[in-house]
Amino acid sequence: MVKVRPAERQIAWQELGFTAFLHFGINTFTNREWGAGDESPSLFNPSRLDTDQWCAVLKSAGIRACILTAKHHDGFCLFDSAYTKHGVMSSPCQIDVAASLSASCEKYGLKLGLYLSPWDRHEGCYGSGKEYNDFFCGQLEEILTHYGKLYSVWFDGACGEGPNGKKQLYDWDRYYGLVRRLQPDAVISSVGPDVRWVGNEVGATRQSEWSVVPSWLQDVHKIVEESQQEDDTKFRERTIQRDDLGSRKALENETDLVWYPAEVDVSIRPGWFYHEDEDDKLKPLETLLRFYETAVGGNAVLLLNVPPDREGRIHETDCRRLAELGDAIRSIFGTNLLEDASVSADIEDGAHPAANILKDDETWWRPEGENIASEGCGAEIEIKLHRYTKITHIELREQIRESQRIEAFSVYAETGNGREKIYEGTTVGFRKICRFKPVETDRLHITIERSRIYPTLRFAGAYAEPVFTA
Ligand code: FUL
Repeated sequence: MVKVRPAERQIAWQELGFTAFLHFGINTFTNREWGAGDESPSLFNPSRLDTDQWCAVLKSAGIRACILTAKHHDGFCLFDSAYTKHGVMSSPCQIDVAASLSASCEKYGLKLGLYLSPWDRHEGCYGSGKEYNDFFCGQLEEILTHYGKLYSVWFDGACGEGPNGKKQLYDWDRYYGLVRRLQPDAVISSVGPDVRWVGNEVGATRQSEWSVVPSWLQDVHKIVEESQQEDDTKFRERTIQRDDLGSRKALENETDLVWYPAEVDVSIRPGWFYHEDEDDKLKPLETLLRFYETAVGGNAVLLLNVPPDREGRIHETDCRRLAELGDAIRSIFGTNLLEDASVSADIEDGAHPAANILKDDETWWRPEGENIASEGCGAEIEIKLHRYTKITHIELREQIRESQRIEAFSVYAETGNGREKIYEGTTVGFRKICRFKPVETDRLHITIERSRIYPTLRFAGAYAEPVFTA
């Protein structure tokens, strides 16, 4: 299990932590979630399109990358495509939105990803087999070569009928090959081999989110089977998902394992696209903050959808909510209370001392020796703070270059009442955020009860949510 390690592109993606989805297109103007493909491009008419504003707003929330729906199922292209007239260049807008966003991302220091729906309800050759796959690869090549470096190419699993009533057999291997050739550093997400769809659209992350899972989870037919195939709001509310993908029990009879980390895609509003009647239905700040803690802090990446409105701007209610979210995240995680702490471990390895976990860099801790019991070594790390400090969150990170190993851990705090267990967890992975009732302490103990061979820790931090400290 620990032989399975991430690729560089997966590490770079995971480090982004908090990312955004931008669902924008003809549906924004027809008030739909799934367009039929027969909409007139003349409907696409954002009066004040401003991709700089999108980026500024995303940045205010601490978001580091965004993915634009360059083409949704209706086939309308937000980019200048030589393969179809069904797109922005035939609309009154006449702006290549992908190009505009790419320039804004560059200006604001955000990474860009693009979503290209293989299902195309407009294109006449959809359902023809090779002809449509050539057409799709032509468009894919355009988005892969005209908009700078992409961090993610997002493929959706929907496969319905095209304008002539036929369904298409997608040539996934060919699509993936093209992405690898033209954007080798980009991850291929959702229906793709690099990033796993978490399995729901309600923002839920599993309690134990494993990045080492059976390779059949990458099977495109399986992914497509489990993804949305009907325009049905109920799908977005579904919470059902396989619960255990990577425990020892789940992997017991598996022979082929892969590194396949989770992405949590969820919308700030009920729909993926902008609808005026949802202006008062934004998710509360508290909910978004918990998404952040459980996804970014649950060994996943959060992909929060923020749909631009009919003016071509992010609506002011969404702007306010995102600014509040950014403030909340910064007020909790902006100050690491362990910065001047000291640390020691009961079983030290000279090459990877416990002191490494106080530095937010590539160095890491591991206990002495490689064979310290395959059931984990019960290793204990002690962190001494200089004074009694109120804390509400602890963040732990494994060195995922060494795979994902921790299966069970606890955090104890020395308080006025002696040693108290303040958190019990399972997986850690890239980043685990532990939230608990506020405690006042000057000494923490992290015990790792079970791990796959020896555990590693790359970082530990402690934080306080201001509302508790006031
Ligand atoms: C789904 C699509 O059908 C939705 O419209 C949306 O784009 C979502 C992210 O993926 O499968």
